[in-house]
Amino acid sequence: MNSTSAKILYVRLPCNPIFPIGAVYLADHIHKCFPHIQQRIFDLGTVPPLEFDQALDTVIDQFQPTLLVFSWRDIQIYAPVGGRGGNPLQNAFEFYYAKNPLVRLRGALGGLKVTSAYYGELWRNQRLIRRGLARSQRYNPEAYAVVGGGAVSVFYEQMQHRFPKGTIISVGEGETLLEKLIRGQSIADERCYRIGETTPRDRLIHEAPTPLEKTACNYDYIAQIWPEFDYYLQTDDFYIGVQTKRGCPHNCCYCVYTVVEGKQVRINPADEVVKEMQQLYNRGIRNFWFTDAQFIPARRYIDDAVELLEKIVASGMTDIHWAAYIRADNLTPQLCDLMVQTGMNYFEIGITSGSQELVRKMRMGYNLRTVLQNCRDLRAAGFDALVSVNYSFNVIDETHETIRQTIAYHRELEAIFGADKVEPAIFFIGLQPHTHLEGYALNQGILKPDYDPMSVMPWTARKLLWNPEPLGSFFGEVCLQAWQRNPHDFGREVMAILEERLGKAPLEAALSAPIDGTGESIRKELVALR
Ligand code: B12
Ligand code: SF4
Repeated sequence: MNSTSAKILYVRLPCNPIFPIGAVYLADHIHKCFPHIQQRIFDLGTVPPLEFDQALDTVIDQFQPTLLVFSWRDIQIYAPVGGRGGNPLQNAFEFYYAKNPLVRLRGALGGLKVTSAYYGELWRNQRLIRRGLARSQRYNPEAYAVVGGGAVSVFYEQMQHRFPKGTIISVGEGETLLEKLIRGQSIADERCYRIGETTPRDRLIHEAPTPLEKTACNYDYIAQIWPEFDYYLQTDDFYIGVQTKRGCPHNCCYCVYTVVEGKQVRINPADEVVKEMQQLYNRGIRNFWFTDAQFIPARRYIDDAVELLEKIVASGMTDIHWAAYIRADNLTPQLCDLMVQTGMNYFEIGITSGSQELVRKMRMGYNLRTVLQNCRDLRAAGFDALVSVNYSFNVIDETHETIRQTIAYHRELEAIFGADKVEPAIFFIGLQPHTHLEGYALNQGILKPDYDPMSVMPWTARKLLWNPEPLGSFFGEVCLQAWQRNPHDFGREVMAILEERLGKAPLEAALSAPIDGTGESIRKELVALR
C-alpha cells in the first residue's frame, strides 16, 4: 500500500464512554504528515452492544478501508467499583474470604458473572477485529489491521494467538509506527511485532518510545472524519482528555505506566496544549482530564506545570474544570494557587499507604510529610473540592502498625480538606505484567513463569489480586464487613472498621521510616529486579 491510496479506519473497540483520545491523536498526527490521506474514526464506545456488528459492517461498507487501526483501551477489571459485570472486588472477596456459605455462594455466582462478562468481552473484541478485517478485505484484499491502545500495551505478549496472521500488535504510543507503515518504511525499531512473522522481542515494552513533539490536535479536522464526535459534547458529564506530557520517571513497584509511556518525560509545549483546549472550549467543553501518567511527575517539571497553568489563565478560559493524577509531593504554593485559579476540581493521589516506611519499600519516592504540607498549601489556596486518595493495602510488609499509621495519615488529610472531601479509594493491587511486583512474585515462587496474566480463573485471580497472607484474610473480612455495613461508602467504612479494630498510630510514627532488616531485604530484591 502506498501513501496515496491508503484509507485508514480507526475503530475504538467497545468501552465505557471515555473520550477516545488515543484514536483522535493518531488520526491527527497522520493527517499532519499526510494531509491527503482519507481517514475515518468510528467509536464503538458510543454504540449499543446489540448493534456492534451491524454498525461496524456499515462503516466498513461505506468507507472501504485499506488499514484498520483498532484501539483497545482496557481489559482489566479488578476494581472496587461497579464494573461491567458487577463489583469484581466484592465478588472475589466474598468467594475467597466469606465464612457464611451463602455469602460465599453469592460471591461465586457473582464471580462467575464477572468472569463470563470478562471473557465475553475478550472474545467479542477479537471477533470484531476479525470481522472488520475480513469485511475490509472484500473490498481491498491487501487490507490489514494494527491493534494497539492501553490494554494491548499491557498484554501485548498474550495477543500473539488471538488475531489473524499479519496483524501488527503495538505497544505504547502509535504515531510513528503508523507513519512508518504508511511510508512503507521498516518498523523494526518500533515497539511492535507482526503476528506470524515476528514474536515480541524480549523486554520490548521496556524500550524507549520514538521521540515525538506533539502539537495541538486539530479538532476541525477531527470533526470532519468523526461524525459521532458530538456525542461527547452533548452533556457536561464527560471530562475530555488532553495530554500535557508523556512518561513517568518513577519506579513504583506495582506500576506499569512507567514502562508503557517510558521513563523519559516528554513535555507537550504549553502553547500547543492551550490551543488544543481552546478548540474544545469553543465547542462547549468545560471539563478536561489531563491524561498524563502524572501531571507533575517530579519537582523538575513544576515549572512546566506552572507555565501551562499560567497560559490557561492568560487564555481567558475562566469557567473550566480539570482533573488529573497528581503526585502531591511536587507542589509549591504558587502551583497550588494556579491549580485553584484554573479550576482543578478533582484529583487523585496514589499514595498507596500512609506509612512512610511502606511507601519507601514500595519504591514510590514519596515523602509523606511533604505531601501533607503541600495539601495544606492547596487548601490554603482555596481548594475545596474532592480528593481521591488511593490506598492499596497489603502490598509489601503490611503490619497492624503500618495500618494504624495509614489511618493516622488519612485522618490528617481529612483534617486538612474536610472528611467529606477526602474519598479513600481502597484498591488491592491487580498485579500487572512487566512490573517489579510481578518480578518479585515470580522470584518468590508465588507465580509460575508460564502464568497467564490475562486469566481471571479463580486460582490465578487469587494471586493476581494481590492480598497475600498473613493479613490477606484479615483484609478480606474487613472489606466484607464494610460492604455489609455501608456498601455505598465502602472506602470510608473500611477506614472506620480498621480504626475500630486496630486504633490509630501517632501521626509522627506514620511520617518517619525506620530502616529494618526485613524490609530492606525485600527492597533490595525489588531493586535487583530492575
Ligand atoms: C488517564 C487514564 C484514566 C482516566 C481517563 C480520563 C479521561 N477522561 O480520559 C481515568 C481515571 C478515568 C481512568 C479510568 C480507568 N482506567 Co485508565 N488510564 C489512564 C492512563 C493513565 C492514560 C490513558 C490516556 O488517555 N493516555 C493518553 C492517550 C493519548 O493515550 P492512549 O489512549 O493510550 O493512546 C495512545 C497509545 O495507546 C496508542 N494507541 C492507542 N490506540 C492505538 C491503536 C493502534 C493500532 C496503535 C498502533 C496505537 C494505539 O497511541 C495513542 C497515542 O499516542 C492509562 C495508563 C497509561 N499511562 O497509558 C490508564 C489505563 C488506560 N487505564 C486502565 C484501566 C484498567 C482503567 C479502568 C478500567 C480502571 C478500573 N478498573 O476502574 C478505568 C475505566 C473507568 C471506566 N469508566 O470504565 C488501564 C487499561 C489496561 C488494562 N489494565 O486493562 C491503563 C493502561 C492503566 C493500567 N493500569 O494498566 N483511566
Ligand atoms: S504509580 Fe504514578 S508515580 Fe509511580 S511509576 Fe506509576 S505513574 Fe509514576
